[in-house]
Amino acid sequence: MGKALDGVRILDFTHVQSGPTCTQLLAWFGADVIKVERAGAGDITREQLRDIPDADSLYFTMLNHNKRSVTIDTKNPEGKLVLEALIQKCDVMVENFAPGALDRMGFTWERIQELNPKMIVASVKGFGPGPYEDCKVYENVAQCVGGAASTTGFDDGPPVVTGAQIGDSGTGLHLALGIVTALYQRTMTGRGQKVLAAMQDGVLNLCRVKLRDQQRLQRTGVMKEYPQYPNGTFGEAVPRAGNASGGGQPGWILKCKGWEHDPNAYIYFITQAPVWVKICNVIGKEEWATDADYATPNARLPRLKEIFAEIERWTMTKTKFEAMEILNRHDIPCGPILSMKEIMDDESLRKTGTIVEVDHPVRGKYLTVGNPIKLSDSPTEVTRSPLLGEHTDEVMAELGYSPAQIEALRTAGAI
Ligand code: CAO
Repeated sequence: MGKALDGVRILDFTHVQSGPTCTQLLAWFGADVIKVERAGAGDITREQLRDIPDADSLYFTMLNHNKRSVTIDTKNPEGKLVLEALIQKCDVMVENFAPGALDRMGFTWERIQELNPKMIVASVKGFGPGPYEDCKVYENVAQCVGGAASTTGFDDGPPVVTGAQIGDSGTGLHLALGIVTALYQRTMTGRGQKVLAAMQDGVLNLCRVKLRDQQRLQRTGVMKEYPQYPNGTFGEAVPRAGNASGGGQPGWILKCKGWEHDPNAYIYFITQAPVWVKICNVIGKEEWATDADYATPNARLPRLKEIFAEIERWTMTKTKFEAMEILNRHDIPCGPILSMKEIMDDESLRKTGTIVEVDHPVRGKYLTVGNPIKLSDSPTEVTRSPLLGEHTDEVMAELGYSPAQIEALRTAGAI
């Protein structure tokens, strides 16, 4: 079976996490992704957070599946010519260097357009145009400037960053959408274009509901689904909401059996209005179904702390999986807090290809997260990440270089 992006060639000039996430997705959809790395060194993540001496790290291998690797010194005059040949051959260039690095290398948008007017140039940057456009940005910086950190955590503690890599992988996802959209538009215009995904913008897009709440707060001075209501205080900005749901159906994280020794013996419980009567029955508070203080969503809002404390008295008598099973029997939305160990061992995630075992010639077998987006006509097969420069000769030959020319470029340090 063919793949959705068969025939699309990507010049992958990305490093670390945000850019590689994007190009890995495109590779999973069938694009030929040629990762250009610095000769001799490669993507810095190859050696970061290593768990096996001299083997590419999991950081690198888990972000660079299904790609080919070529090493080119793009500051060497002859190396530049090789990159130019690649630009002429590819459909998309993806990069996430610090602002200005590509220009300093001599590959301005204008120069790339001269070489290939159909080229789509896709970039991740920390910020969009404005006062911070020249700044370097990493994941947690993006979480802080995109509104995630100020709205995450508890009211009486400092801002908190989340483990989900919404700045890096989140922006990589945004960029991938921009690229396939630009490829689609190119089928009509015949032209390439620039695609920019700024990490601040990507995080803010994922924090959309918090900008919603900022405006609600300014209008009404209070948000009744927040834990600060009714006894706490609201300031000028959206406060940290702990584990409140962020939507119209109140929720909270509750202890389950074993919480004293297991840090993940908890469940997320949503008091969804349509199943309120069932909730009352399950936890043994049948009277709440008809009591005017509890029977309607509005009546419950000032009493959420008390309600969740009562529900927790019930969840603490069950393991998180027992609670999940019982609650789902009654259509009550909930979610056990799964540890990474539990997720890693989950058979159903293996069956769907969301968790995949991959074999690597140096590090051996390891687990990775497969393609989370499933296309019925373009199934994903996850193949291992390339060794540094593994495909240099192969790609050079495809560009028309003879073995003697390749050898000469190698001797000159260009590749
Ligand atoms: N041959 C020769 N030189 C190369 C090369 C190659 N193949 N590939 C890269 N380089 C050079 C670049 O040209 C740049 O040189 P100059 O500084 O002289 O212009 C240099 O390597 C380093 O690039 P960099 O500035 O991007 O790298 P850094 O480690 O200093 O910064 C980062 C890393 C991530 C902070 C920065 O790239 C950045 O802000 N990127 C945009 C935002 C982003 O993607 N952040 C997410 C990072 S985590 O996913």
